[in-house]
Amino acid sequence: MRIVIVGPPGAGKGTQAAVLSNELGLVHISTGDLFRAHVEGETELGREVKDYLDSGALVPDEVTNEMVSQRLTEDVCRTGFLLDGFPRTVAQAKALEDLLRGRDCGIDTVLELDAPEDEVVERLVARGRDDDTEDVIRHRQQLYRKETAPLLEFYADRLVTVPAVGSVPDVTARALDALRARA
Ligand code: B4P
Repeated sequence: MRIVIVGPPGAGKGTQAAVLSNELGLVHISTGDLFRAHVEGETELGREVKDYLDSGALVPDEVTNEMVSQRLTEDVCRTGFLLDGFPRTVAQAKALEDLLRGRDCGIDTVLELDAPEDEVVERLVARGRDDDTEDVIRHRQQLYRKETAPLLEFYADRLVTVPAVGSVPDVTARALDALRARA
């Protein structure tokens, strides 16, 4: 199974992706986690992307696409994966389609986690990561509406939407039901 998980910042993509990938035996690939690991390790890529992450801006598509391309080997394609936080723009989605075509695979299902803005802002403020200040969170939400929400249309033929409010296990149960119904 090859899955993309999409939703506004704070909808719980990282939280659910960790549990779902474990449950379904998929490789979990989070672009946010990969970028943060580079920043922490003070690599060249980390120095390049730090300001984007701190301000809540999107890292440029070429940089993000290249990092994902290195991670999505043919082996990972074969075993199945869950992409968390990628693609985040239609340009990234098109690059992903091209990349996967070259690896002889494709995305089966796009799982949308749907949660109201007030709820997700509250969660992120409570989490308190470096990029979780109120201004930066609002900026990330705006970018989601402008740059990422058009993906829902792009993936309309493979999209399943689950409400992402309620307890974490409740959301997981809903997501698993929805994914298994499509398998
Ligand atoms: P991400 O790491 O993807 O983070 P996120 O969207 O803010 O959070 P997510 O939705 O995963 O929420 P989480 O599970 O953590 O992106 C960070 C930055 O990286 C971006 O702003 C951007 O700069 C850059 N980036 C990443 N990918 C990129 C790309 N493709 N292109 C360009 N730039 C990119 O949950 C949030 C909180 O809610 C947690 O505290 C969690 O415990 C809590 N929570 C989760 N589910 C809950 C529930 N059901 N009830 C209550 N609380 C819940």
